[in-house]
Amino acid sequence: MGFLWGAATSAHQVEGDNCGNDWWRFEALPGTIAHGDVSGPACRHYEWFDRDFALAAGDGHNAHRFSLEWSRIEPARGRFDVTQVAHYHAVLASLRRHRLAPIVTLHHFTNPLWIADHGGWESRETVDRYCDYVRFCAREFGGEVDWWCTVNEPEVYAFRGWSEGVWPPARRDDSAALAVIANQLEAHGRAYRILHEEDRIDADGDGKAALVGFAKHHPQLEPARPWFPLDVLRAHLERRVFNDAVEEAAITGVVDLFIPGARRIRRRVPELAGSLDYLGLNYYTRWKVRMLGPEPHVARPGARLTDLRWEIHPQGFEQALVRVGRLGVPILVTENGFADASDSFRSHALVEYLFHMERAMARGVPVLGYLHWSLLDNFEWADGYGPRFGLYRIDFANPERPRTRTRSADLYASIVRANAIDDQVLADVGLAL
Ligand code: IFM
Repeated sequence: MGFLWGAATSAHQVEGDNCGNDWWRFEALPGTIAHGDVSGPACRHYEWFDRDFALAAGDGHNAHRFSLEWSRIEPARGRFDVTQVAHYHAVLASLRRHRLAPIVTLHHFTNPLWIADHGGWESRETVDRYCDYVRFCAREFGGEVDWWCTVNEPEVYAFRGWSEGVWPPARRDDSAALAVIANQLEAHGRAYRILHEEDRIDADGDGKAALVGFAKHHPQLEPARPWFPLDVLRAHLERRVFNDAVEEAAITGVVDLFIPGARRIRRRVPELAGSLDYLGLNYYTRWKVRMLGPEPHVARPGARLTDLRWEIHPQGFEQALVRVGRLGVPILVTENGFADASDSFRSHALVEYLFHMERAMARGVPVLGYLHWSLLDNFEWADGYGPRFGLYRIDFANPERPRTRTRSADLYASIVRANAIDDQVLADVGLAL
């Protein structure tokens, strides 16, 4: 398999009608989602996946990352739904027909209600239940899947849901957030072993039956005022707990999480040691970190911003790649993208980011592929339907309608086809790098 080029999605953000999970229930509570949005039918990708994959394949993509929705597959403990399992076999068959290598995420923020209502990820028992589900998926889908992504962004998931309280279960308890990260890391380590045990079928004939990693959101975290010791300290502590400790745990097998005022977690998880065939890197932005003030994370004053007010910082992508490259495992860019409803800066930013990815590769970082977030506009969690990350626009009032292609989709297609950023691409976006 050569370099992987493609896009990424997640079930709850695109499928529609995922009514058996904790997000669906959370969205129904007043005041939880921007503009009162609910995921509802989302992109109707559940029905239209084949048409959507045809778009990706038509653009020359050779890989696609998506997630299996646990609440569909196992709506009650130990009861696996044959109709939904058949649905995901159909999804995988469609990807194969379109020559898109499936990169399958097993947990992307959503939980069946029976998990959420029995302690959720704060409970070690959830790790056991998740492992049962992973074993089922490995046996069921292993013949069609080689690339597995166990969990998506454990640190974002934990801090948003248990520390900031803006995602379910809307708690504000830093100690619980650390416990959730630790449990998700343990779940990753155990899933790594299960997937290698159970998935012995090499679906694409490259000699590897299972390649297992997890997706890590790795922002650049820098002090807002480098001369102010409290900002320096806070940026250091956040880099440690958010980035380094999470990434290193999957190499060393030691989970060591600390933030001031919370219960420290230090535990050895034997299954975690050496549990990365690749690390999935989700890179978006850089944050300037402040100890005091209403907003602890701000964009650099004067920086170019996306619609979500995230700084466009291509150099940071190179720095993040070099940083995670030091872990000594290959890197797969499992997400990178921009909220840009008018598609006015995405093309330019994409070229800059890919230019810096190439530089990181030239500096020796083993990058296996790049998956753009996202193929389609989608439900952006607590931000609802405002932010638009898609290479293809969705009409959310009529989500079954054909998707509208963006200029960025054209540009990305030409990069993918050339397998490089050539002069034509640079001219297209008016860039000389
Ligand atoms: O939409 C999310 C995705 O679910 C996880 N990574 C970041 C994306 C953009 O916020």
